[in-house]
Amino acid sequence: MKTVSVIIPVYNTAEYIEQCVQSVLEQSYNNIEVLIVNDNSTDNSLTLLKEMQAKDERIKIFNFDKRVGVGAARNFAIKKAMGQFIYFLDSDDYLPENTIEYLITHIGVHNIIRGRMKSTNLSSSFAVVFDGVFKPKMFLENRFNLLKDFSAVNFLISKKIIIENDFRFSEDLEIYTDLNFMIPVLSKMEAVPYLNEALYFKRKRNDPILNPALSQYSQDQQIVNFLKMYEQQKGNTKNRLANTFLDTQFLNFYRKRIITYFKHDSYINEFYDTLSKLTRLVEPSLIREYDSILKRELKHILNGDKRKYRKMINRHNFYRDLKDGLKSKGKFYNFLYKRFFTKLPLNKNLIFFESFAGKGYSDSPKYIYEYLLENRPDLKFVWSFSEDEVLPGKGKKVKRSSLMYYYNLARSKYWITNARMPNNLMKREDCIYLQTWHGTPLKKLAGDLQNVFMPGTNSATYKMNFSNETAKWDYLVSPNAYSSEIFKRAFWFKGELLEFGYPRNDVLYNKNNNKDIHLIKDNLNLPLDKKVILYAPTWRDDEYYSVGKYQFSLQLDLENMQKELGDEYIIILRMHYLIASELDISQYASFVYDFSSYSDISELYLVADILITDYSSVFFDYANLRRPILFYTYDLDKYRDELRGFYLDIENEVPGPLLETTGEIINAVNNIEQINTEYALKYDLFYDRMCEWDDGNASKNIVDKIIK
Ligand code: C2G
Repeated sequence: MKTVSVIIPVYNTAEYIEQCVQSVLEQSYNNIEVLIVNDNSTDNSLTLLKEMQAKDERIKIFNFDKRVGVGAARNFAIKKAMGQFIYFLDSDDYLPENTIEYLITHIGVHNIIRGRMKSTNLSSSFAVVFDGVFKPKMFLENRFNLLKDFSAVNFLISKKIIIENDFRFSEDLEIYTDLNFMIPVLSKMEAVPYLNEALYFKRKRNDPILNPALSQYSQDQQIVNFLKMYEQQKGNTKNRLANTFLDTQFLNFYRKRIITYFKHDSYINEFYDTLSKLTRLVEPSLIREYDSILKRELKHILNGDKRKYRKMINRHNFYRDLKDGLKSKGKFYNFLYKRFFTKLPLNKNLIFFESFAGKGYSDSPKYIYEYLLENRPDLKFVWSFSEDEVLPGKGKKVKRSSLMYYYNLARSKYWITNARMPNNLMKREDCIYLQTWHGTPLKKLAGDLQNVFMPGTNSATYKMNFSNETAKWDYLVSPNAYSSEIFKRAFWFKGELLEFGYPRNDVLYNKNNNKDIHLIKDNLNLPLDKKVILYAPTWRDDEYYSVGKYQFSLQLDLENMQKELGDEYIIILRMHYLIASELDISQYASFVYDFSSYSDISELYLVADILITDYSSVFFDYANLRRPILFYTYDLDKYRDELRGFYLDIENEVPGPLLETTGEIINAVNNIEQINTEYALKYDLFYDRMCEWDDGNASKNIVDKIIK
């Protein structure tokens, strides 16, 4: 029985490494040695590996104290391998239990065989066993097509061939190093069998920013590495098929990756000379098969005419944008924004406002606006709303996503908003973007989320888009030191934090008196002789009708509450702005009020004697009033452990009790004084930690800091 040496280079994959190695140890073919090279991981990969090694002697670990890169790690392991066959596996991927057995029984007289790659983000696909007789497909002249994924994994290769020919991975590349190894290997072979049933699970990684897979490295790194690889291989290989493969990959890479990267002249300058040198290595007959635009561009590269080339690329990119712009009205406006509106002069006195993506006149942008209305008559304002909205003062309204929306965005010197802006919206360099955000986080945010469960959302894309957005923020408002720390990490934030508290909470200091509270109650048509309970829960990532429209099923027994509390209290229901469900409260008239579509929750805080919430950030703000808070957390385990994860230990750190039934809530309301006493100390600690910066002056401090 021949031995297979499975080689696994490891760099910071603690999250996946156990599943990866375990999948090798559980192979039905067990004459295996596992060579693991830890390439100076900075997480706890090495500890995990050692624990596994203690339980299975087939594992051998080699540890580098200085990072050498995946190519050098694999070359090192090849030298140490004792088996007759080498098999490369990446430390974030895994195998179903029969893969190696299938490969070894079908390799026959050949020195190499390849199985099928399957991309996945699941972690439970082990039981893939195929029945019957399988027949490998032979790749002959077309064998380089097996390298279209640029990868050496899931090939079983005779070690003798590797050693005799001294095949090696390139050690001076970070990415595309596999091709430098595999092209010579396949040039040596006449035929390569391919077995559909020998599966390899390639994991889609979910942290492209802090722990990217090689394929998630920046465009610039990809291009530098690719061009280097191409140059090295063209210098080394005489094989005609290999040359054709390389040239085709070069031309495709140029068309798909390089042209789209050439948005700025500086990028063109960076690569022009190398491109010009390398294009000379391409077989001319292959270029002739491409379209006329590409041929002309390459001609300007070959002739060394950089000026003409640049002009052509700029035109090419313009038409590409236009083509995209013609796909829909929204895209056309975006095209006009990018290509024309942002070329107009910036209006130094114009400020653009938006709250919750146009959902209303609310939150911190509202309070900054009101401060400016009073104190800065020299400025002009525009607000973006999705539906018509009452706007006090002289600010102009624009409909979100309309032509005027884009025009005003382009002209404004300042953007002030509390949530993300559209993904593809570029920001002019001299525009100042103030992001206020919309809450102290309890539930995990952006980069701190392992996986994202929102509908239609892929974790890696979500994080890439999010980080593109946060990179545009010049200033970010932080309500407390606890949030500053989280925001810096979870948003990958490199700009300036404004640590003055939340503008939206100014009113909790400036209007927390009987006169103002009566006025607000009057405006809201609320009775003055009843106390008020505000119920303001958050949304659930996995309960939705469609993208961006979430469901909420009310878990309060309103009938019982009315019976038990109706003499003394009324209830205000306040759904989160992402909730699209309509509440039917007609039978509880004069006890239950629905203020879900009311724009400003801060005013509702002021009139509320008790707040009931769940995992919403509302309690951090409400705590400024030092009034009682109850947590109705009937689905705590699922929400905390499966959907989101929390930053606080909710069972010990929040300033009120966690309750699971309406009965418990009624009981707590009836004994609210006792709860106040019980939670006094926790409340103090919480207040000191979360509300220390709020003092009614946040709007002023922020305006003084950024608006000249
Ligand atoms: N909100 C509201 N009514 C609710 C819930 C929330 O008006 N029933 C408002 C509050 O201003 C709250 C903000 O929306 O602070 C954010 O709501 P969360 O429930 O905390 O949820 P989310 O929108 O996911 O934001 O860092 C904060 C997080 O990003 C949470």
